[in-house]
Amino acid sequence: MANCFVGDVQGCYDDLRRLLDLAKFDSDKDMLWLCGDLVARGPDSLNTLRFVKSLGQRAVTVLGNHDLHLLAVADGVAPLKKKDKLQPLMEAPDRDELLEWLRQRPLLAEHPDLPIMMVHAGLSPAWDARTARNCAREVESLLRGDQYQWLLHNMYGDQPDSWDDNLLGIERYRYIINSFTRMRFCYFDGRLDFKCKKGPTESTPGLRPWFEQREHHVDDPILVFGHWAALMGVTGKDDIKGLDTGCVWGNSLTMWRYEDDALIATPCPAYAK
Ligand SMILES: [Mn+2]
Repeated sequence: MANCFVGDVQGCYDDLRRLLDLAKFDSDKDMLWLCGDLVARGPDSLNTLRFVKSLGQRAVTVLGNHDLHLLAVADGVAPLKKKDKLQPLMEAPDRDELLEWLRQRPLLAEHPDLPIMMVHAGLSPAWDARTARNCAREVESLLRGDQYQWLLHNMYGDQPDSWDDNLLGIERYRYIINSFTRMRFCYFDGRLDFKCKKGPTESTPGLRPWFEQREHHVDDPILVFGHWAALMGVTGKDDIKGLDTGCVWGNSLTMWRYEDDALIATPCPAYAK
């Protein structure tokens, strides 16, 4: 039994299958953990969703910004963009079933026995693990309930960019969604930035990565995330694992296997621009 964590697939279905074969992933015994953005931009979002859904309890995936955007597009909030290559999914006979399944996915997932947390973009520097868990559950229950359309229609926007325990309503939910699914850099005062997509080694005056802003506690779980392709997996911290290595941009799809601490990657040169 192995726990296999994989970065942003973004519709690169063949590459996902190739990576799983390379790692000898056994869906009868092993667990597949996906850090979100299963869909958009890559060639086969439809079969990516079908495959991950078919793994049932053997796969855990958290919602990324592209996953939420797909739900919003399907609900008429935003137009379908050609570059997202989502048309086949939108026209599939099992589309509703797949989207319904996607909508039930969490924003934050934890291993039941091991100290590991997985999110798409990161964990707000303003939160400890307990607050993060509570905030995730608040928004997940909205997404799963009758109010999900209201949430999808109102979630877009970059404000508020600072956390306050007293935030209420859509402002509260928007901060929670943005920090879990869109964050990369923070200002030194803790405000979240949603514009800069550079890597942390490039010049980013006044900004630092969210994981540099977070205070470290000895009993912190290992944090697995994706979203930030420009990092190419480098965080400089053993217990913060960035797994998005830009598969859909022609780089590679990466797996981190907990049991032997192996990093396994499959190159995806076909998508290089
Ligand atoms: Mn993302």
